[in-house]
Amino acid sequence: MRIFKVSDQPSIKRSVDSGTKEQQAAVKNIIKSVRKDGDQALKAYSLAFDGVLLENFTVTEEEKREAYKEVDDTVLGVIREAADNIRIYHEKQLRTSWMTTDENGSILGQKVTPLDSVGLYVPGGTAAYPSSVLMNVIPAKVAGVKRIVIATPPDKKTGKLPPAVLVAAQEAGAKEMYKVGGAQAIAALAYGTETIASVDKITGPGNIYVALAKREVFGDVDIDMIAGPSEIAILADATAKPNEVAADLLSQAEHDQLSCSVLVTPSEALAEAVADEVEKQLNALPRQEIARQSIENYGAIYVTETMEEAVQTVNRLAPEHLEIITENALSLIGQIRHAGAIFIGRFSPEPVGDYFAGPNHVLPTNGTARFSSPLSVEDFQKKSSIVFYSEKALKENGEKIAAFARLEGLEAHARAIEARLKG
Ligand code: HSO
Ligand code: ZN
Repeated sequence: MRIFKVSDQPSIKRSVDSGTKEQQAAVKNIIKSVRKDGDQALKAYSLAFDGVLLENFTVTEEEKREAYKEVDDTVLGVIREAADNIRIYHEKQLRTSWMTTDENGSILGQKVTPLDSVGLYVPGGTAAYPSSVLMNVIPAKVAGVKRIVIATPPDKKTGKLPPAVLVAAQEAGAKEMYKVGGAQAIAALAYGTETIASVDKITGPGNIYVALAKREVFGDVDIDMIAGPSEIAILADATAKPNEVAADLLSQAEHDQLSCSVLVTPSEALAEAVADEVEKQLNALPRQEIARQSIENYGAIYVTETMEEAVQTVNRLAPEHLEIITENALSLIGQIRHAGAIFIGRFSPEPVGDYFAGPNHVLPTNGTARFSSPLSVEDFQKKSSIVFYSEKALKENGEKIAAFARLEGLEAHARAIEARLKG
């Protein structure tokens, strides 16, 4: 793993994929034909891209039940416990409608309403993470969304969906599921087909085609953030244990060859020990090919002069995940301005949050933690403003409002007010 002095290498390399012209054109085409031909187009694309011929995309009740038989009890237990923790955490985010009354009798407020329907995309293959199903479905459920739909591509050989995904979906409270993936699934969720009714918002990660399709349908429906490759930054001092820091860097490097793992430390001794450890541990990892490429291309250790400089560096990175493993880890939180999730102390390695603690693992990547937040219950609710003016309130303020309207040259606005002031 490369070691830099922050002063020599102040910026960090991250992978951003906005797709080629060809990919963008292909996605536009797919969306167009799903809008035109509905299920027929879904079938044709599933055959062409996923290699499966499906008569019916709907996951049946029997398939849902069968999935439970294929997941062992320990796994089911962990899924349930994680789901409980995630639910309890997200329930604390729940916003409710509010109203205030004024002395003159007017009432102002905000009505909070869950979205009617949302679609969660679950990527195929080894990226079909049951944990991500929990992280997307549970906040929607807590928000009060009635219709939660899951779309995910079936296995090329068996035409089936991974049992753990089906189980996680049911444990989280999703009932409606379809075996369809790629840009065509996003198009179906956005515009509907004979089988799949359209939804109001689409969330969940996916490959470049899925990401481009989400961008394309945005505006007709809402979308969540477009997630980039996973990232971890570790802020550590000489008290950190090199083997633990290395293990944590690799825990995100194994996600994707484009993942970004960074250590920021004022301790040169720690920097060198972690670099050695990463090399040692890499050789023993099942996904070492992916992790090695990620570490080689996007991994870095930054050595700073001071802890203050290390904190500044972290804020500049605005990482998706930040671990603080220093002598006074808790006391540094106040200085951290930009990070999707902050893990404090050596007993809070990031996988605790990926799977179990309760906070959402869908987090802003690629420096977007400067201005955005983890996926939350609020992403599945919307608000309406409420205005009730009493006669007294309108009489008191009507002339001012009419004057304001005339200032903007909007006479009809002024008259709508004045029509009530006469009588
Ligand atoms: N670290 C990933 C989430 C995840 N990890 C799912 C394991 N499974 C995104 O930040
Ligand atoms: Zn992870």
